[in-house]
Amino acid sequence: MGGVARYLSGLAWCAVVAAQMGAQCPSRPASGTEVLDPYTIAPKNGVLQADFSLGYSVDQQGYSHYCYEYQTPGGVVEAPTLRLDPGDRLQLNLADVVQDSDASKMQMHHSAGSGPICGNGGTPTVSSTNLHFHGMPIPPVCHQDDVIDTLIQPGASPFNFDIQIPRDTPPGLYWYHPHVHGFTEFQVNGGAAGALIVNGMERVRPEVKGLRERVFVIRQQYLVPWIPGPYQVSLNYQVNLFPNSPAPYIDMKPGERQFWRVANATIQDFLPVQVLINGNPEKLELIALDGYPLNKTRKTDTILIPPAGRAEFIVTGPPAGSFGQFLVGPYDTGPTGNPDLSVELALINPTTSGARPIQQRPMPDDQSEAASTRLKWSDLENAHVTAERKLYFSEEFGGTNGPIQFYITVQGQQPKVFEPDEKPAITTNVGAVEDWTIENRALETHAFHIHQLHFKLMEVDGKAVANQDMLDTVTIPYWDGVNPYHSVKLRMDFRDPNIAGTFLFHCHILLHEDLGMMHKILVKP
Ligand SMILES: [Cu+2]
Repeated sequence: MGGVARYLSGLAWCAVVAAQMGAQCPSRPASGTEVLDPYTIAPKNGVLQADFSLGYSVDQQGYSHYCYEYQTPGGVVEAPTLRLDPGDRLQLNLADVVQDSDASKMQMHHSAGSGPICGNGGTPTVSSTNLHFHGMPIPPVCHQDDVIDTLIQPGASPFNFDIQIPRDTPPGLYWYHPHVHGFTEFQVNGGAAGALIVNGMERVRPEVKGLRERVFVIRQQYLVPWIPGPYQVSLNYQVNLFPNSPAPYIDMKPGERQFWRVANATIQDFLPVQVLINGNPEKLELIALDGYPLNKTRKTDTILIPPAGRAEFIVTGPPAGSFGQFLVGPYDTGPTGNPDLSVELALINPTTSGARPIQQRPMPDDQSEAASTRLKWSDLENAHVTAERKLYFSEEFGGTNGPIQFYITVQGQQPKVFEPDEKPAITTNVGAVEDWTIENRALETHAFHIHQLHFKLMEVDGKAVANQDMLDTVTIPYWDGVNPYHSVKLRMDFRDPNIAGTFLFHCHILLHEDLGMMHKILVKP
């Protein structure tokens, strides 16, 4: 979507962001320092208890920060990594401490969802929040992973999330972020996003055992999300400001093998990630996508991570005396798409002394009874398909100056934008296994995501794929105006009674989602 249209559509549904005074967010690392992993919180006796506050402040350059603040013995940190075993319980209290006297200028022209009020209710504003646990196969209900009816208002008492992590949750990298319709982009643009790891990858993929693990969250910030202009991409909140200041660096010993767990928490960028050694791409050893282990290691020099996607891979550090870079390449999102630019995230700095103590992550308990390597969804390829559906992405230019409309439509229904009180566009039952073909009829690349489950990628453009990966977010390239539409065929598994309820599917370009490229599905118990 182009700059002017982006600006107009922003103006159409909310007023100017006024200066806000709120709970100050922690300062972020200056460019040129070592890229450190986020602070990690682990459970005690199977229960991870944590108190988060969503704060807000504006930095000296004018960027708005939305931050998940967490108090540690050493001070307040931002967006810690939540680390859990299957079967653990997550008890997370979230307080919205955004102080914003002008929030009423920035609200949707409708109330929240159609269901019972969860949390504080009231009118969603840019300062309201909730929390989505992206990729997790957990119930879409109040106090767990409901984002349709859950609304936490500034100044209210903390809201309690209480989630049992299912024992069959695949090991891997997930992430959490706010999901209030209309305002998701603002808060994620401000940095409100963090990693969630389900332990056990080394039980499924032993080659990562013993490797130093790194958690890298890539974020993106605009001065104002919907105003056109340059943006910054950060790695664990550090922006590379080279040549105005030194580049960030990742510490690796020469030739050291590390297990990198990388989340794309940008608001809209498709990220082809690479590691270059002396300018040449290294063969990365891809272990997992979207928190789901691959059948076997896939060697590749570029991994495309769509917005909200994750990739976990082994990197071998540059030999002594050579030059390493971690970067994202450019990506063409089409005639009405956003320019996704190439960015060097960090240098890879092989320390030669080897004297630096290596910070080891707590390894999960190998005695765990959940040591089965038979993963959830591993039988999906041969499952009986109970229904087939077709959906499509499309865009519409609404008059000379009007906003672009963004639609995701179930074939046979009228294109319309999401309304929180709408009826589900799709109704199915627990036990169903469905093949969905998703077509992109827009001149812009979109990223399809569904809550509560992973799907199996069966076909691309009508042809069976060699790698039938389990994903929760998938790229569908733009229509070039001439050739047939691009499409994917996805196998959806609704057999798990744990995910019964009403939840969402949408484009994970967050402006598109906020403007209504989203609908509900009801899975009846
Ligand atoms: Cu989109």
